[in-house]
Amino acid sequence: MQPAQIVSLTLRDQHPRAVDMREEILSGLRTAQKTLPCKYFYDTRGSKLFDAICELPEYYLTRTELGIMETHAANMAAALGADVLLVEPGSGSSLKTRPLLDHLSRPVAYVPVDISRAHLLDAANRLNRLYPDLEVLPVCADFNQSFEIPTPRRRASRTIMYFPGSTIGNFEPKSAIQLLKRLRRLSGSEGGLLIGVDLRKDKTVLENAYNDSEGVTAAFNLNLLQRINRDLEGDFDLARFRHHASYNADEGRIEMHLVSLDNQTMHIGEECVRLRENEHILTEYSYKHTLTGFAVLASKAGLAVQQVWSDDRRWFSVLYLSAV
Ligand code: AVJ
Repeated sequence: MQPAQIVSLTLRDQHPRAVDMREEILSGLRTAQKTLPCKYFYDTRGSKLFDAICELPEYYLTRTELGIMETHAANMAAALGADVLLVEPGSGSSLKTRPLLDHLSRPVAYVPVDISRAHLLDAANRLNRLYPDLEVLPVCADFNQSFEIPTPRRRASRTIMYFPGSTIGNFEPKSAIQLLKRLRRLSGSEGGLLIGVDLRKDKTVLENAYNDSEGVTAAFNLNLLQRINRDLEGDFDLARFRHHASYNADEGRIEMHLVSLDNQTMHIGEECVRLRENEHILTEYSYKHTLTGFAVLASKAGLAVQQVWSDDRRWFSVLYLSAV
């Protein structure tokens, strides 16, 4: 065993303020269809539960995408070119980034951007040890809001936004286009976007991925209420809710809910929230795309598909897009 190296990482903190979270959550619970923004899943416990989801036999996404990355990283690195600045919004554990970092030619810096501060620092420290020559510049931010990309020591040939994990699946088409436009702008005219997109497939495979037999996804979903209790002085009783996830084939998306088991009144600080028996709180959409459908979406954001990599079953895809 090597002794732990002393690393000095500076975290750029652009984390949204707690009041913003409170307002956003309350306004979501005041609409006819109650909703909770899925980005709030990722507190420290939620990020850990998500990592556990990625290991589940039913959750094919991470495994399949990592396989694609490992098989095609050399090709991807060639497409991206040398001396790139690699920015990853929603980097989490930066799991899928390693094959890319292993193959990129002289990357100028890696900028992981994540809303979970502890998780981000862990991942950044790990990468710093694994890639001592790479400048790692973590930014703690909600990538849905504007954030600043730090300037690396060395000048980059171009900025590549790396957006793996089918995170884009959380966005309804209109917001997905808006987000893709922002990512295009952030990467600049010479830049590009490497994005992981989950594809449509058999309904049973999809529903099993969001209803695992160990109940980890249920715990991940319910943790959102736990988090509200802790961070916003809530009094949700987790035992009075159940997890529900189903595939809506017409819309091409998994819909995840928390279902109230009875009529109940909860509080968030001073505010009251009432739920009827069987009322659903929508917590997440997870869109599944077709390759042609996604190309159309991307074109509406001014992006053109340059290359597509996939697995043998065509369950997942990684696309390289650039500004038209
Ligand atoms: C991180 C958004 C890609 O939609 O599959 C996993 C989150 N939710 N299980 C997904 C998630 C339930 C995940 N993304």
